[in-house]
Amino acid sequence: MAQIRDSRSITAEDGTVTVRGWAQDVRNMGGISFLILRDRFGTIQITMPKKKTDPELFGVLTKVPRETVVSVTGEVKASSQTSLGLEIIPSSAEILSEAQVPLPLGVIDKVNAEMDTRLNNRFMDLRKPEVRAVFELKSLMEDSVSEAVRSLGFVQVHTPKISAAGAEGGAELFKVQYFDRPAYLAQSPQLYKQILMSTGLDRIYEIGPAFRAEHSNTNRHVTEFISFDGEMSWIENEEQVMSVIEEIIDHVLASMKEKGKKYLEILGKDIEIPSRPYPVLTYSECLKMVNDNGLSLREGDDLGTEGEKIIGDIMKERGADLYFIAEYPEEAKPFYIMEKDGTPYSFSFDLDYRGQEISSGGQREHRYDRLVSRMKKKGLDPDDFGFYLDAFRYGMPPHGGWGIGIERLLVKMLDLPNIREAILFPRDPSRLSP
Ligand code: AMO
Repeated sequence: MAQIRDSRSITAEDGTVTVRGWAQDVRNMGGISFLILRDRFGTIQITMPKKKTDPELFGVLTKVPRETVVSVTGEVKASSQTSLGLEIIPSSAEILSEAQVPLPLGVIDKVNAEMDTRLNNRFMDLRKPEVRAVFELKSLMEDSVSEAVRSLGFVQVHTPKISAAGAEGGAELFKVQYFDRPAYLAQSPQLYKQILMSTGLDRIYEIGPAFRAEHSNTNRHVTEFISFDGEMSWIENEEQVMSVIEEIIDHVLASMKEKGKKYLEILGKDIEIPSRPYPVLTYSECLKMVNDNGLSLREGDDLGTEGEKIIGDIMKERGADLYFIAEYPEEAKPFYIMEKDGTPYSFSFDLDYRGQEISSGGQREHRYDRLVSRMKKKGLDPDDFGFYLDAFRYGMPPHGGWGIGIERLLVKMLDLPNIREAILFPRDPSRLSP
């Protein structure tokens, strides 16, 4: 029996082999025809000299509709004409699944289809190597994130995605029916990762989905994204959290640059590794920077997309791709962030990557009474958070943490134009399918 090979494993010395894939293209050149077979790793050329190929086989393989799934058996020959340096002279073939005509979306067409058309036909869009490469890299990113945090002593956890209360603001909660009562999809693991700090699991991380009922149709917001969260106890300030993030991001960039080489080449991209430490700006400095550049924001305002972009441009001139923005006013941050007593500020930070927020975090309020009064200040009813507050009543160490949007990190790292490029089946206010 012929050995099974793919475009990654095949060599010119393999003899008779079977290869499987999608019929990407057929080229008929008179006396000779070529079938280009595509698999996960590349393409293999099936070469059919008309006179030397069985007429029935020749007929089938030269008329196979594009994107049909076929299995071809034949003899491998060295060839200087193909990128693999080899071709296959077929002796038999099997059509495993014939593609209908016309295709909903071309795979090798030069014209770029609209994003909506691509997403509506995502299974076909993902057959393009440059589209799929992003997801090979995303998988590598999650691996290298885990590698980095494990080496720092973090343990992986999974927290509930259906919950009785939200942490990041009521307006952005997706309500679901949970038997006879209402429940919500998790906006972040915030409450649970903090609860865990009271248990002795003093360094935890989670990579999981987060849901936001945000009516934003932008290139950086979706309603479901992958959040990489970390929480750590026994900190003295938020700077300790920032240096852990820096170490993680540095490892992720370096590891992806090395292990993702092949996919980066397909995308024509390179990863630049910023020097450390990453600059730290304060919110007040940023406010001044954006107001000096045409905006008119007031103390406490969100820096916004435009503000972040202005800061990104200034930091780029200073040679910094990644930088922290620290010391946000406490009124701009959620209840769980610790106030900087005697000032209007808080022990919080964002991490921005080329003009876009990719992470936020800070030191948490671990003192029960102060936490309850912060909740009230934010208009929340502490009774709705009983399960969370209980963990603060019987011994809670000082702690802090972060949330990083995996897709935002990937998009910035690869300089992609839209967060949807980094999500297989994106969800936004107007898209729930496929
Ligand atoms: P925050 O709400 O800032 O903080 O979210 C953390 C990070 O998640 C990503 N993100 C999003 N990505 C895509 N689409 C969205 N709609 C979206 N919303 C957020 C961003 C953002 O920086 N609990 C805190 C984190 C913490 O303090 O530990 C939180 O969720 O990259």
